[in-house]
This record gives sequence, C-alpha cells and structure tokens, in this order.
Amino acid sequence: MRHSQNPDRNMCDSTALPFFINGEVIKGFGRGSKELGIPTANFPLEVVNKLPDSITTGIYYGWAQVDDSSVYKMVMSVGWNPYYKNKEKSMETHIIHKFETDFYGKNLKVALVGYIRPELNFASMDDLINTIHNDIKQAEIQLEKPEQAEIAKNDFFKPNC
Ligand code: ADP
Ligand code: RBF
Ligand code: MG
Repeated sequence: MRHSQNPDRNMCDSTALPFFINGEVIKGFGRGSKELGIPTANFPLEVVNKLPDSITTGIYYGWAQVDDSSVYKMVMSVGWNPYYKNKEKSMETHIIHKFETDFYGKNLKVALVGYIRPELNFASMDDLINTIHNDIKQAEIQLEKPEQAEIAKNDFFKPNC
C-alpha cells in the first residue's frame, strides 16, 4: 500500500511524530564532531529532501538503529546549523551509544519521537557543546517514558521495513 502518488513514500513512512525515515550514512562536514565526543551520522540530501513540511528544522530526540543493531536513543539536528551557516539542509544523528567502529555506508533507521528546541546560533563552540549535552540529557529522560519507549518496538525497526 503506497501513499497517494508520491513514489518516494511507502507504508513505512509517516508525516507527523513519531516520524520514521531511513537512509545510508554518508561522510558529513568533517568538522571533527567525533573529536568533540559528539559524532553525528549524516544522511544524504535525497533523504533530507524527503522530509515533509510538518517536520520543521530543529533538534529532535528519538530512536536509531544501524543495519540490524539494537535500537538506541538518539538526538538529531535538522536544518542549516546556524553556528556554521551551512548552505545545505542536513539531518545529523548522534546515537547515544558507544560504537567500536564507524558505520559509513550502512543503513540508518531513525524514529523522530519528540521536538526539543529550534536550531540556535552560539557565541562559542563551548556553548554549542554544552547545549548539545543538555539535549542528550533531555532525550535520555523523555525516552524512558513508556509511551516513548514503546516506539523502539515499532515494526519499522523489524528487518523487512
Ligand atoms: P562526519 O563529518 O563524516 O559526519 P563525524 O565526526 O560527525 O563525521 O562522525 C560521524 C561518524 O562517526 C558516523 O558516520 C559514524 O560512522 C561514526 N559514529 C561512531 N559512533 C557514533 C555515534 N554514537 N553516533 C553517530 N555516529 C557515530
Ligand atoms: N548546530 C547549530 O548551529 N546550532 C544548534 O543549535 C545545533 N544543535 C545541535 C544539536 C544536536 C543534538 C546535534 C547532534 C547537533 C547540533 N548542531 C547544531 C550541529 C552541530 O553544529 C554539528 O553537529 C557540528 O558538527 C558539531 O561540531
Ligand atoms: Mg557528522
């Protein structure tokens, strides 16, 4: 069953929260987010362009899965990163889990569960990092709630979706 006329959408997609989307992990901006302890798995532009208008730019929390891994908590930034004044809209997912290796080229499934805040500009990198750490704390708290935890068990995270 496919949604009306849009060939890019199928029954695994949705338009409101929770919003489910997946795609390949590509090389990002190479700004050394990893060195700051906050690596972000980037999606290609064709995935970013699939976002419906209902998913506004900003910072979200939710669930993430790399190929057939466990489903982990995540925080995601959607937009133009005002601090860096990016020219292209991006979707960057920081998974709240320690991975032993990089996973470029793998399939990343994400469920955007809740909205935290709009994208902001910052006076310093320290302010940006501290704010992201606070986002991570918020995500950890929100995703413990039973109705949010339930979303990690959605069929979307099953192998055939
Ligand atoms: P890039 O600019 O290429 O996106 P980053 O410094 O943001 O580089 O690092 C992102 C990469 O780090 C991801 O594509 C993934 O392969 C790897 N990685 C390791 N651990 C994580 C994690 N917890 N969350 C997101 N990406 C991670
Ligand atoms: N970039 C911004 O310019 N403004 C933001 O408010 C912002 N918030 C973020 C929140 C989270 C949870 C994450 C993962 C990234 C955010 N970013 C933001 C993107 C950040 O600038 C980018 O990941 C850098 O590469 C970090 O060094
Ligand atoms: Mg990145």
